[in-house]
Amino acid sequence: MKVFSNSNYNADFIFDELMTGSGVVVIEDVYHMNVIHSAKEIINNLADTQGQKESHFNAEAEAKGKINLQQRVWNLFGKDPIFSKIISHDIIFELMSNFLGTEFACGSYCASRLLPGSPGQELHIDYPYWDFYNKETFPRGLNSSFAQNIQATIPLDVCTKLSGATAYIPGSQKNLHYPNKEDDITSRKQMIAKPGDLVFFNGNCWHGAMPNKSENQRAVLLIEFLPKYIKPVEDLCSLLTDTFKDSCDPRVRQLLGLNYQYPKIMEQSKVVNAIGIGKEK
Ligand SMILES: O=C(O)CCC(=O)C(=O)O
Ligand SMILES: [Fe+2]
Repeated sequence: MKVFSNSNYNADFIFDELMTGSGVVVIEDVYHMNVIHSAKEIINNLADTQGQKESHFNAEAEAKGKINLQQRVWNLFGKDPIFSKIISHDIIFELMSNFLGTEFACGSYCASRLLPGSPGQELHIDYPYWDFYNKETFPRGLNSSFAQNIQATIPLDVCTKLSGATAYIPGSQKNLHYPNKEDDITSRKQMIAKPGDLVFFNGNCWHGAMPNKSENQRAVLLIEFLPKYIKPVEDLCSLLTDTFKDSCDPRVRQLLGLNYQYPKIMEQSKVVNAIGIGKEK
């Protein structure tokens, strides 16, 4: 993980680190603390009052009855104008335009709050989506030769070894593969960062929230950035009736993307651990 200052970073070095280095970079002191404090207050209020929302890769937490200790607040665009301000930062736009194309888009914008005692997540990748362990459902030859996705993490609390800073396996993004029990994860590191910092990682890099063994919460904002072409060129669904969608041939459903659960209104989901190898057992 390479660390840069907010006034002395280099897009090419960052790109190399994300693609062929560890897969993770931190740019320090990007956000003013008053912005971070306001965002944290809003996230905490929502997480305290909205009820348990869908999360993922939490089979262990669910089995231990601790699923409620990993909390999500989804779709932050609609929650408060401050989240639009945070995601529109010049550094984000400069770097994501450079890596993903100038018309890059956002695929997901949520908060992940680990309360003390949260067991953390299974190691996983975020792109090409969380179910890449069902590899046969993805195109043959798919690889990580170019940046298909970049994730951003914006700490609202200190992310330390103790508080459950996101774990990652350096370099694991280079050979696109969903991590399993046979994989060597002994080189595991954590994305150590503080409020105000901006962390980027390659969504192909194996990672996951670690247990929060501290006495304080650990909240971060999590953003998925994507190239524009991930959004289909034609909106085939909006003008089709529900009757058509409910009764069409399964092959037509597949062609319309109706069998694939993403994009999903996470906020309205009743599931608390939606996906992961542990969940499929
Ligand atoms: O909260 C974290 O540390 C990481 C969360 C994550 O990787 C995810 O939800 O996909
Ligand atoms: Fe993730």
